[in-house]
Amino acid sequence: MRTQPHVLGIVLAGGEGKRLFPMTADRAKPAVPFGGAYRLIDFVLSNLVNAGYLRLCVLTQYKSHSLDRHISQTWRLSGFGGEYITPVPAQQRLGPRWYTGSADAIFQSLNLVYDEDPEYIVVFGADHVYRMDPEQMVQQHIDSGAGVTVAGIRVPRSEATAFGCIDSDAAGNITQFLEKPADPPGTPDDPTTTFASMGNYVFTTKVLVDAIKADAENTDSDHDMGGNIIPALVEAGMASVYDFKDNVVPGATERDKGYWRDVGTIDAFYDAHMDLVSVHPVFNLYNKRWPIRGAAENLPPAKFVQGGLAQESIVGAGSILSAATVRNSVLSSSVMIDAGATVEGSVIMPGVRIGRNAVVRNAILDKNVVVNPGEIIGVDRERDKDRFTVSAGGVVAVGKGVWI
Ligand code: ADQ
Repeated sequence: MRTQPHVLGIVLAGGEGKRLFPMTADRAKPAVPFGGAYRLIDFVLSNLVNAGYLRLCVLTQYKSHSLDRHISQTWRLSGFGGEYITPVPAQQRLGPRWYTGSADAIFQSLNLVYDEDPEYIVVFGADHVYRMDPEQMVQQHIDSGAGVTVAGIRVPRSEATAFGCIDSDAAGNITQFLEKPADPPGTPDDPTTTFASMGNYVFTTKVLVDAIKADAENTDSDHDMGGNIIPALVEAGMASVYDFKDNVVPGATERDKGYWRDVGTIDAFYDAHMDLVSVHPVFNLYNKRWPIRGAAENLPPAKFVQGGLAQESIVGAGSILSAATVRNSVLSSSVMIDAGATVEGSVIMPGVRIGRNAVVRNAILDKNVVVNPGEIIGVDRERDKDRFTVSAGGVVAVGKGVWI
């Protein structure tokens, strides 16, 4: 018997993530590994599943193979109560074209909405690292009677050009929504911050269906949720904001309360990893009351031999450090670091091998990278620029499987 409102979750996971290259060279952005044991999509799915939302469609498109595999392997539900988490690849259901934008992805998938016939639809992005209880947002949506509720967070105004910017009245009605403006507005109480959309929305089903259908007929539209659908509903006076600072997740610490990171660039992706490794982390992965689930690999525990040492670091299962020094770093599973090597301030993905006496600093090494003995990465910026991607903030990013 259903006691909760009938909610369908649509997770938008088709983003290409160009600014995260080379990590997105052959995988969709939501499939990019994060935090030693997860992929980006695990954060939104954990939040939805922890809230009890167990009917979820994940819309994929761009290089979706590893994402599909990860969802099928990690997020398989029993189905006993009719629950499912289904990756839905772009299928050209409505003609010979791929999705032209996130709203078109939903338009081409409306059959999933008709099949489920929910009262409310949560449409969440898949590119963020955060902890949130979506049920609290759904409850506000129901109480307010809005057609759509947009989750909002205060961000530094200088960073807000990458976001939808929200203006709202005292009752929480959105009065203006500017998608990625060149000069974002400040908030009334603080000109240095902007109230930004988190790209997470709750819709009353009919409102979403009508808006998506109307948008599909509009030849001037980019068919984008943030660029077209939300502004149209703001114009119609049907949009409310949900202030993320009101979201209370069980077990959150004072430090990581309200944590949300857009990890769309190499520097933001790197910084979010550094948020994990300090003694009192800004984002605490060890909160058992709101777990973040990732692929559970059957691997032996991490091993440290011959004085191998890791400080302020996360080390994944199956890793072996022999007489190597690791500091302020995130090591994923099955990482091998040989004697005399130094790894500092780095993000090391699964299966990486770092040879004897090599030095790796300020770097992101994607899966299965091999660093030869004595190699030095992240010290000579000019030399690294010729060989790898170097971010504005000076982080060296090395693509999957590269031998150095
Ligand atoms: P962006 O993240 O720049 O801004 P977009 O690239 O459309 O917007 O990505 C939103 C979500 O949709 C991502 O999870 C992405 O993977 C997915 N997506 C993109 N194209 C898709 C497609 N064709 N099919 C399926 N999924 C697709 C958005 C909002 C802003 C808001 C920021 C917050 O538009 O208003 O501030 O998110 O990060």
